[in-house]
Amino acid sequence: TSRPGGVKGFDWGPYLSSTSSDAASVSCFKHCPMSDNWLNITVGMKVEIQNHECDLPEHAYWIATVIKIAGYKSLMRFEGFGNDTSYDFWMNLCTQDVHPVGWCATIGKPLVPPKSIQHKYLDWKEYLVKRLTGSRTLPSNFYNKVVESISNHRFKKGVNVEVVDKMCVSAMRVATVDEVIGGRLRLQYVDSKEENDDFWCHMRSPLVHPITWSQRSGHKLHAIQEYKNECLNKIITENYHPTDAVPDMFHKVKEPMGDLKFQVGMKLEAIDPLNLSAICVATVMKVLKNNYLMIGIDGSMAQNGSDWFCYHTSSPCIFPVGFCEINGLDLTPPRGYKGQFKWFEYLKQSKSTAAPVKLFDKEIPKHGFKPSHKVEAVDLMEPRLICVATVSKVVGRLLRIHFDGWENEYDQWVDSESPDLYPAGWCEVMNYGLEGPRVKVEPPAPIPPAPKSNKTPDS
Ligand code: MLZ
Repeated sequence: TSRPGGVKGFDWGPYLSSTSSDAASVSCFKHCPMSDNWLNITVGMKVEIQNHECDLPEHAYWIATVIKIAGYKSLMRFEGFGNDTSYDFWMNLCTQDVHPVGWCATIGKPLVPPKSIQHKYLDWKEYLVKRLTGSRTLPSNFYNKVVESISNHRFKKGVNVEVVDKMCVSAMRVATVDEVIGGRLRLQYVDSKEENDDFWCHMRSPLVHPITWSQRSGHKLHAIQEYKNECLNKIITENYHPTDAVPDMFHKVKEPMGDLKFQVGMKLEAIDPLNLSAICVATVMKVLKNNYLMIGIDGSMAQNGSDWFCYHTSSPCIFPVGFCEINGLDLTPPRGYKGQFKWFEYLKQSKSTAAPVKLFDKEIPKHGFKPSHKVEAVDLMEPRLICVATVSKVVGRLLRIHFDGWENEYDQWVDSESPDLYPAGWCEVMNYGLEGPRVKVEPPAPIPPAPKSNKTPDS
């Protein structure tokens, strides 16, 4: 029999069932559609779904109950199956195929039970009334809200931004939005010599900024002089071009409290922007305007500063000296460091001071992520890819993301409020290809020698 819920590409349903895993709740992802309303979406809620197991010439529907919720995906069971799990199916709650109870009545579609259970009750109407009394369903405009919230922003094709240069992370470049999918921008660098030199980045990513941002912050910018001159003019006049991304299209960053400030040379711990699986010994290399810092990873800095990286002082990806030790995490010592790394000795040897703990943002939002939760995560080393992943560690607000099927070297540390994490089923809602877990191709097993048998055939 054909069931509802067929999916192109990687299908979360069977994977979640066969690995008996839980997925992080949509309410963990503030930047995703329906995140704010998700607590109203509960197990036991009833919906109307097309019933393929029916001989009517027109489309028929039937009532299903939400049995389990995993991100946007929901395990469903048609009414009448009782405790029989054999016909359960997964659907994406944010697609057009899931309707609130009452939808069929409103538009005159028939509600018909699947053929295989038709014999179970004589009076299905009475049965349904009993089952539906006191039950919850989706709000009637649910799907419209999903669609609305997807395009509820001002980033459109043709808008220009300043974004990190993927070939040189210490500099910004100007880029044009070429495509927007679920708040993710496909950017083309304007001065690129190559075709298809694109870069994917969420509109809420700390890597992307409005026009004039680099000059206002004192950040290095790879752009032609004419652009830089235009920006200086825009900074004075506040006359932006209609295609310029402007500051109020971006989320505000937190301003630090107190007058204590980061100073050049101060030591800290930071996620290595070029190897996101490592938290490293790092140094403040430059203090920019508006509370931005250029951070360098000790022991692997290029002479010209081309691998310095910009973090805001409130960034959840920089930590005070001792953070890893306190949390039982591996701190990556400076490359080539001899002997066992001890901060105390290192500070003495390098005649430097630790950035005061007070300077770091210590807020830990109630995010709801737990180890073993499944998510869809951007592979930030190849940000076009969104992959099936697992939260493998939770340290305050920091998450370690493991890509299913890949070695731990591919793991990435990300903040729990990262816009590069999505609920299971997000790619399906956005119609974006999801990279399934890597499946190792086993070499063919050698054919085992035939077992010696002392029985004669047919004995
Ligand atoms: N070209 C890369 C792709 C890695 C993608 C991993 N995503 C979790 C490689 O094969 O190493």
